[in-house]
Amino acid sequence: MSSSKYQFIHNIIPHLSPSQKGQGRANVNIALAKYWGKRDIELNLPTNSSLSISLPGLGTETTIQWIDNSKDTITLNDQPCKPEQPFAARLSHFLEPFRPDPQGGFEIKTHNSVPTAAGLASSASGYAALVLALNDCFQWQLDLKSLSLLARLGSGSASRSVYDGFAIWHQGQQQDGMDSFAEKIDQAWSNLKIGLLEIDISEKPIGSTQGMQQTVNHCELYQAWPQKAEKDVVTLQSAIANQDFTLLGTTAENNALSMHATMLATWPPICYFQPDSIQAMQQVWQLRAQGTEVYFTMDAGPNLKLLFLEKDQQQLKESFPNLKVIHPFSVESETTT
Ligand code: 2P0
Repeated sequence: MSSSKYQFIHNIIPHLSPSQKGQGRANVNIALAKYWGKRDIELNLPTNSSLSISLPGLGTETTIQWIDNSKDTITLNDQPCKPEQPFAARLSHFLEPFRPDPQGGFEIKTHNSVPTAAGLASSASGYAALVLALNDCFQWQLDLKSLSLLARLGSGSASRSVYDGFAIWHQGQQQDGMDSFAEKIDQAWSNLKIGLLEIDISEKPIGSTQGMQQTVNHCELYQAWPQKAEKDVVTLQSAIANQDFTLLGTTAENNALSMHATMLATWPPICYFQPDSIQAMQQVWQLRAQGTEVYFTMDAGPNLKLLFLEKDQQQLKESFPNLKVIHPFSVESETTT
């Protein structure tokens, strides 16, 4: 691990003396303006800002405890993980700079309430929950900005999962990464709904970390992306401030398709679309042509996330019978199927 990463972490955390068992929980988030590309791989610094909405009820709960004279023990959904499993190896690597001494280990228990069927990445909620648990374990009492900075090191999108509701992750300019953190956009939107449309939940052909690097390095169209994404973030902020759903939906859908366009224009090409993804997109476009205002966004996988208003929920459930509806801003934070 490079000294810049240690330096970054020790600029933020006050000490390395664990005082209790810590716990943390965080929700997954969906980007409406996407993060696609890193300018610094070690520090997870993005080439552009991004803007997201969190999905209440879908997330990760983690407890962590320091044990002297032990190795890391990691359980995921009550199943022990072998140290060499990618999930455990990535976690232990992330925890390196947080170890009070080389002899001990962390005992980590993590539960994902993200239904596998939703086809959502859990690294965002996972690393945000882990950092919250570390903050509790060491009693650092860090503010949310600092927690977002630390979560970013685990997974870029985790910087946004420290918050509920809308969040913006600032690209930042500094080489040390201290100005690349997420902040909450303090605005609710009670009749805004998200629909999770499962197409395929099997393992994706290429992970997003690798996919991003491939695009940054081998796509001639990519140079247009950071500027486009920054513009979309500004437009989305205005759409949220004015509760302008048409502006929100058109911007989010166009942003997602622009990101996928850079992937398709990469060599070798990266394509997360499956025939059923395209069919679902066409269904969305058809519904819009018929007067139902619905938009989609899509991440590094074949599943679609629909954006619509409460008044159209019934119609959308009829059009997409397996749609899981999320209510990002309702009091009960319910998920309905
Ligand atoms: C996003 N994605 O903004 C974009 C859209 C996927 C497509 O953030 O390498 O798992 O751990 O920083 O955060 C997924 O990337 O990547 C992601 P790393 P991460 O939501």
